[in-house]
Amino acid sequence: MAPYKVAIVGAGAVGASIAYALMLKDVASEILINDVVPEIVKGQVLDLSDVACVSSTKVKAATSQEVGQADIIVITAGAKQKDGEPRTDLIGRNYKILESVIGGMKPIKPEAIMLLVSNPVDILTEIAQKLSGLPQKQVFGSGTYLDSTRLRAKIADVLHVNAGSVHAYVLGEHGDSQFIAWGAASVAGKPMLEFPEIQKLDKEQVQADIARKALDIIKLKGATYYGIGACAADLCESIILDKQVVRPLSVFVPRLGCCLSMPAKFGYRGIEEIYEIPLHPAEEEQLQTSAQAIKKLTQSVV
Ligand code: 6V0
Repeated sequence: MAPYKVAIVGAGAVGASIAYALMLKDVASEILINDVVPEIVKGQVLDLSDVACVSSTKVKAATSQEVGQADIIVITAGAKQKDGEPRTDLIGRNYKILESVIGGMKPIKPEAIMLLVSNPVDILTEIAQKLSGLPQKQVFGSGTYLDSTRLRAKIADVLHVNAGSVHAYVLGEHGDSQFIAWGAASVAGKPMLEFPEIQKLDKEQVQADIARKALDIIKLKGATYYGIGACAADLCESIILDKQVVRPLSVFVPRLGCCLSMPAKFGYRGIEEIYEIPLHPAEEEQLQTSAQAIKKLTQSVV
């Protein structure tokens, strides 16, 4: 396999969790760590280098210029939510950080894939698409992949099947206006809404629980990082191995005029296809509401 460099900008809890999960997968040749705080970089590199017992991926500190030459650039730099704070409140701080991060790494390798993780991820993805100068298909966000993982785990519990056999998506904003596309969900080809156990579920409660899970974790331990670490490492692996898998990712949807999560197929060249899955009229309305919320906030910063 060709050498594959993954740069992680922001070496806090999320950046380190992604690096750790990706090292365990042993698919990248090198992970480059970058942060504005040199001690954090040094500490994370020393700590992660001990994962060598089970991984041949090398880990080292990197300058912004070196980040710009990586094959995958994962951006986790920025402020995180405090207890009770919505992700959208981070926009002012994280917009400025993103501007300086992308400005500092130029010139960017023309084939690089840029994966946004910092919040609010949908808005930052659209801004990164503009600031990076990379083709739009090479810049996308982790979006509602983590929320969809939480949904599939919930359905798996209810139906007593493996979560890998549950096809279900949380779509729209990675935030308060996200929604579950129940109409397109299935197990073994059987529509989800035909399962008596699912019919009995309070679906509004399930949606609210999933949207609120990050805040529940933050209230208890101050931050969330293992779930997004696993999800982002999976996305990096799928890019490196050109898997052409479909995941709910934050991508620019022309008919909605913003970035939000839709099922998208991707590989080492970036997003190959965005799927418009059949939505119930009420779900389409929620998608439009999500797009309006994202566009309003984007306009307030750019
Ligand atoms: P953290 O532990 O505070 O780490 C953030 C890091 O960013 C710190 O080490 C900072 O020094 C660093 N940083 C700040 N400015 C810069 C800069 N200009 N260049 C390089 N590094 C910089 O936060 P944590 O890691 O917990 O969260 C990071 C981001 O991920 C936040 O915006 C979260 O909201 C977001 N998350 C996104 C998730 C998702 O599903 N998309 C999930 C969880 C967290």
